[in-house]
Amino acid sequence: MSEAIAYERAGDIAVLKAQNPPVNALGVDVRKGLLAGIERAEQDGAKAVLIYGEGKTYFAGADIREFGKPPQEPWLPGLCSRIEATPLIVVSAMHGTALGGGLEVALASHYRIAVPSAKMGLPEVNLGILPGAGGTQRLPRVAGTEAALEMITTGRHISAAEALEKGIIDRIEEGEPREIGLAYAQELLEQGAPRRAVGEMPAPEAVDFDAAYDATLKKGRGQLSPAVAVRAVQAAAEAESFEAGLKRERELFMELMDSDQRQGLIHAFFSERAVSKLPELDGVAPRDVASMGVIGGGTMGAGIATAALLAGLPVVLIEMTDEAVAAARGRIEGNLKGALKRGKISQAQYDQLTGEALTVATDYAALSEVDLVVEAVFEDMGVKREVFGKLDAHCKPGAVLATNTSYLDVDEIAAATSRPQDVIGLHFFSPAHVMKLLEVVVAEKTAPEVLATGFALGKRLKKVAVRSGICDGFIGNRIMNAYRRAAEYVVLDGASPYQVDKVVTGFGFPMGPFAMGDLAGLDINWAARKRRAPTRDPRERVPRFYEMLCEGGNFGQKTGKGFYVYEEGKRGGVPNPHVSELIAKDQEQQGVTPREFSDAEVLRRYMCAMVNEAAKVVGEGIARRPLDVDMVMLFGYGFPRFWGGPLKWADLQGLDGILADIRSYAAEDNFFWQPAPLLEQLVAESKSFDSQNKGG
Ligand code: TC6
Repeated sequence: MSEAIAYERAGDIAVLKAQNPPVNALGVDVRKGLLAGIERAEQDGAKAVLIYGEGKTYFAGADIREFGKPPQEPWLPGLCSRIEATPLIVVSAMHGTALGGGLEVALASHYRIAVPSAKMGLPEVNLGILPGAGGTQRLPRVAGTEAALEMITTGRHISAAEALEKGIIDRIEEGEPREIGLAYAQELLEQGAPRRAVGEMPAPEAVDFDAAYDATLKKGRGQLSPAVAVRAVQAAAEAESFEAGLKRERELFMELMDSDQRQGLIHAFFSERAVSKLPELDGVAPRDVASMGVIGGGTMGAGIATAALLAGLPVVLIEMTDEAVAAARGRIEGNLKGALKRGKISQAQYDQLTGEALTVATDYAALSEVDLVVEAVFEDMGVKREVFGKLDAHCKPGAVLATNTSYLDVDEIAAATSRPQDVIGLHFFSPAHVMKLLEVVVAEKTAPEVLATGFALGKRLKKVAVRSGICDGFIGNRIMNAYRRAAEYVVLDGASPYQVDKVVTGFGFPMGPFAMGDLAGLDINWAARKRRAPTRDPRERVPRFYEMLCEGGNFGQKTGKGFYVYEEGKRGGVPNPHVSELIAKDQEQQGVTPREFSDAEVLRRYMCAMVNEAAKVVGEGIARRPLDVDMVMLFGYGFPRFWGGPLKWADLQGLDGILADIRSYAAEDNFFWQPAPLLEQLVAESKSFDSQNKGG
């Protein structure tokens, strides 16, 4: 027997226990063990087989680390068919998360039981593949086509109760999986229950699969796997036999396995987990954080307070006046009402969070006992330094003092205190109780345990925390400024903002840069441009149409007009006809003769600018690894997950081609398009960005 599967007999029942921590992934040893276990059970006179997992879960899926490597036998689809075909009665007892290949093994079993806390699902599409071990054929046979399509195309995890209701499992029982599984198997034997193979059940009903395919493709903004999975479910309903359906599922699975999107999504899966693992924090304990202070109760401060409250941290929020106190409280209550409405918290929790857990005051003295404070006031160095002076005077020794600045120098802010070792940047993204990204900005004197505390807080708030060094805009905004500038250049040179937005959403972003500017408020970026203007390098090309739009009082959605015109009550806007006049004026003043841009060129320039700046950010050590940049862009800027992030995308496109294009653009503007030294080095050494992630 393999060590990954233990075999024992309990009377007439052969017990196969998976022991492959941490999540009992179905790697080659587990598959070999299951196959050997079934064969041995058949040979040694067992009448039934129980399959369950040791530790925290039943099988959480295929071993993702094996994807992209040469496949090793036995393969999961064959193993599932073999389990289903055995004449013995096979029972799976599930706890933890029975996901992907795990649920497929359970579906190949003849009976399924689970503990009430078990979760199950077929999340393969989120890894760019589809359930390729019979899941698309068996799930619709037990749950019906509509339910199977919904589960498979979304990858949603469902509760044991929902699985029971959908007919995916037969029973829910409290207890240990081994005990409940054995009792169930024994009962089935005593009742003389038949071997019940899902693959022998009638084909599920056909639905309008073409419509389901189109709707799924649209919803996925270009992600292929959910739509291709629809075709596999279609085969369950329409193929001439169960075997023919399996064959079709296999073909479609292999197609996706070979796709770039599969690589992008799996990169995202592992990077999301690797991003918070910093070698420098090995063995460094974070400080205890049992309460939090927030300075400023605007949209950002209220969002941060909401996130903290939802994570169980009592909050003391400081505002300047009684009116501002009331407004801040109102914002937080509004956010929490949203959580109540969506069923995330109960009325009793709402009452507690807006009651005893939340203090809103005007006096900094109220902060004397908090363990960590996040400042979220106006983006101005003078104002921030004044706040930090007050924090220094009122906060207890050892309290972590964090700034939510998006652009300003955290070292300079820290210098306003007598304890720069306790100062750190915690850069949230708006709305802070929704957006997953948290940039943890390390200043020159930040103590290691303060950095560790930033990461621990990120985890507690369920954020993806990414370490950033100090530069203008940190990782994300600095890169955004570069690709937004590239977008403005193509517009100045002849593309329209609407073409750019269309191309960018076509790539998979939820919004293009101009619609995004309108949403965020054009005035915010205008202020930053004005701030930077005095130190601007004279060689920099400066499009003016953005400023012209702002000078006319058009700040985007908040004023009803920006690059788009917004009708009251409607979410999306229509192109603002005035914008083309401003662009034409700008072109005339700058002596630019507009030309046509193909969509492909617009996208290429946009992405090259993003990749080039990202490579500079890594090369300068602002981001430690390419994957840090990828996660920032995924979780803070809407970069399509199926491309894995800009640097994974760059690897998939080929770095030499990207560098060649950047060099060709530099022929027109060698100030903006200076190739990143890291990109040049990787191309010279024929290496990928991903090579820099290893050991990082
Ligand atoms: C599939 O089944 C396809 C079938 C068709 C075949 C034909 N493989 O997330 P955590 C690692 S596709 C390898 O921190 P949690 C993870 O990287 C698969 N490794 O824990 C981490 O390693 P680290 C369908 C895996 O308790 C460690 O385990 N299944 C796998 O917060 C702990 O993970 C899925 O998509 C794996 N399948 O969450 C499920 N899973 O410590 C993917 C985890 O070195 N997994 N690891 O960083 C999950 O959603 C979650 O891991 C969880 C546990 C809910 C199971």
